[in-house]
Amino acid sequence: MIFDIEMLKKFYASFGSRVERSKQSVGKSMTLAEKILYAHLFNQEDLKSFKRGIDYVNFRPDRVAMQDATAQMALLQFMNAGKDKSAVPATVHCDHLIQADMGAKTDMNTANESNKEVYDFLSSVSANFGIGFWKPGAGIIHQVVLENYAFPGGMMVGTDSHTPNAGGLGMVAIGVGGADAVDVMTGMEWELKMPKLIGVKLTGRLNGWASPKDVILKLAGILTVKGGTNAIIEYFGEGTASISATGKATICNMGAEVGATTSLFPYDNQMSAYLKATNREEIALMADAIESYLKPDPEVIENPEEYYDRVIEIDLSALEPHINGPFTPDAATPISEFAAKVKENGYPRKMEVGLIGSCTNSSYQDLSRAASIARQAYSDKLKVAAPLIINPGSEQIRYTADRDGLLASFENIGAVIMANACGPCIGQWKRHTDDNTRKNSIVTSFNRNFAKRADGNPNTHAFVASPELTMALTIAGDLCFNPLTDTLVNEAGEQIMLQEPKGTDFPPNGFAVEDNGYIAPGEKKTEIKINPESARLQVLKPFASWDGNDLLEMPLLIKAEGKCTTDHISMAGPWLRFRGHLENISDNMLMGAVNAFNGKTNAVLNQLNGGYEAVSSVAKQYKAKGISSIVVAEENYGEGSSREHAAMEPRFLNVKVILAKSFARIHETNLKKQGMLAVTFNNKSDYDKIRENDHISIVGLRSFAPNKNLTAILYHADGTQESFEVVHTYNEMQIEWFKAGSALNVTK
Ligand code: MIC
Ligand code: SF4
Repeated sequence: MIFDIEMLKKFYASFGSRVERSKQSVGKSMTLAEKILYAHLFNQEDLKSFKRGIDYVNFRPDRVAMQDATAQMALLQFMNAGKDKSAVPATVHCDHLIQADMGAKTDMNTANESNKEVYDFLSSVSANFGIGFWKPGAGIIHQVVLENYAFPGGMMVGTDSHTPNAGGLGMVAIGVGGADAVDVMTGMEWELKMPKLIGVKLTGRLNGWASPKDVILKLAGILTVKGGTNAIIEYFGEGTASISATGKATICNMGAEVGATTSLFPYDNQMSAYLKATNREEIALMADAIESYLKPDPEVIENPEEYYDRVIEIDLSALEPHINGPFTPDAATPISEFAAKVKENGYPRKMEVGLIGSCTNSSYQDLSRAASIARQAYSDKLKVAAPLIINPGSEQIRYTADRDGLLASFENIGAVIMANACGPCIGQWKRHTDDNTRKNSIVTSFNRNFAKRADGNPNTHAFVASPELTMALTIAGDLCFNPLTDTLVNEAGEQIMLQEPKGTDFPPNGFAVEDNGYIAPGEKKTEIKINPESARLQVLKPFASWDGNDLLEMPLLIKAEGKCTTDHISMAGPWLRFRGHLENISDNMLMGAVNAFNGKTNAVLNQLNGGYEAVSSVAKQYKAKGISSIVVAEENYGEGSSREHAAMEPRFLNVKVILAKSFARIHETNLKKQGMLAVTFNNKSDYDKIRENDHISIVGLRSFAPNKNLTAILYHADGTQESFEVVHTYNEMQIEWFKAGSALNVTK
């Protein structure tokens, strides 16, 4: 058995009493998120009512999951923590490093060869430290976790921002950087600021072309990319009952796109059915027995405004399919208005590739609904206008979909089935195109669509939609096609209306798989080898501790303008190969960030010689001379991924401070964990005062204390000075991390 049933028995046996005790001490009815959070306090004796958005709380998560692109750094750090074994069940999933090119078979061979060194490292560390290992091809982390490990009422962390996918099974699942995962694996307390709660009330019932994906696409438009920061999104209301567990997972998955800490649904029959369908009947029965604890209290439902910090209502019956994009996942447009928007903005109307799958949308329900449209296209002799690519989320899904003819339905209309892996979703895509310089559009059923993400091409306009809508637009090859109202002309010249998608939540004959790709941890220790000559793996040297002084007259490295996501800070795609080698990956630092002074990427002033050079190159030259530097940025800096490389690279290259208008949660924590100083403008307009050849000091660090602002002093080149206050959110513990040089230095 893959999961630890004895542990789960203990968990369910005490969950109810832990919730009861918390309710007593808080003296109030509870939302589901609160029940799960309080039941996972690190120290059950510490019970009190925590202030949301203010108090830091220590938790004891039940599990850890890591994917190959972040696990390398996580495990390199864990190896330095001096433990024999992970304190909680943990798994590694090899999904990000497989490039999509010719199709699953060829691409798997290439990946196994080109990533051998990294896979060997990950599998031997896993074997040694009691960590379960999912081989390349076994599937995408979040799909595999949902199929095997997620359980109602549980709490987990994962080194990937879409970890909240497990909220589809009523779990509080949170995306973190590797250093946080190390805390949990070493059995230490894991700290999080008590999140605020956004309640989303679902009424009505999805119908026709509308799918679970459209719930979150619409919500992303309401909340925007930072609207969920430091908040848990909890869904409630009668509408939740009609959404399958995998549909719920899709909705929770994409909560990452609004910056939410996590998202979750109350336990119901849909979850119970999914647990049973995936061989976990025992868990379903235990959850059934304590059902009332796995839901918000009735008072919460009756009077949500009193219990949630914000309440949003969505009527599923009236929900239209949405398409979000380009370049940001919160640009939400209902399909009825989309054609006009395409024309108005001059988006390339021709739809050039359709991509279905990813961790967001590769459930049986997703594939079967999209396949129903593919089948109609085939039988009605519709010419499929654009190439179609499918990335199944796991081997279990792929095997089952193959057995049931779903994959054949896609292949009949020309689809290429890629490996069970992230592929194009993370820029691991050798896109076959005639011309890279042409503006072009693609539609995906993925979750993110930042510039250059899928194919590295800034001219690509990527839109996200449900799998069924992606399928329809692929057939039409036209962004302005609306399958709800428009017809297509087939080879015989007849007008064809696409029928509403039809699918089933579960395979009629059950899920099946021959080799799920799992390797349980071994008993025996093996040697972990890191070749000092390796370009891909490098032993981590601890960062130096703080020297006790203020940070004085640091040259400005870059003043970034506009969106600066982790993709801009530490690009994925071709750079994923260096995720285990801090020095090599640091060469990509901030290469996607736009320099506010010249509008260009990767061209910043080198204050040593007056020339314009790559950001990492300038930082390296400063470092060689023992000079520290500072980065300035706008809103939601570090949005997107959990990759801690985005924090470690600046740390490695002697950047001491990130001064932004605001931060995304995971990234802010990553910066703190790595001993960086992350501060925000007290007055956002002070951003405008920063000039290209400024030197900047941050003072007040000798009396660095919680809730006490620091001061920034700008030394302009003309000899004038300006100063203003900057705000930080460090607590006592995090100040210790800063002083020690990193959280890991404190742990040791
Ligand atoms: C992503 O979707 O951006 C990733 C790639 O899965 C990242 C993790 C990474 O950068 O390795 C994430 O979401 O955290
Ligand atoms: Fe992989 Fe994309 Fe999911 Fe990230 S969002 S885990 S890259 S499939």
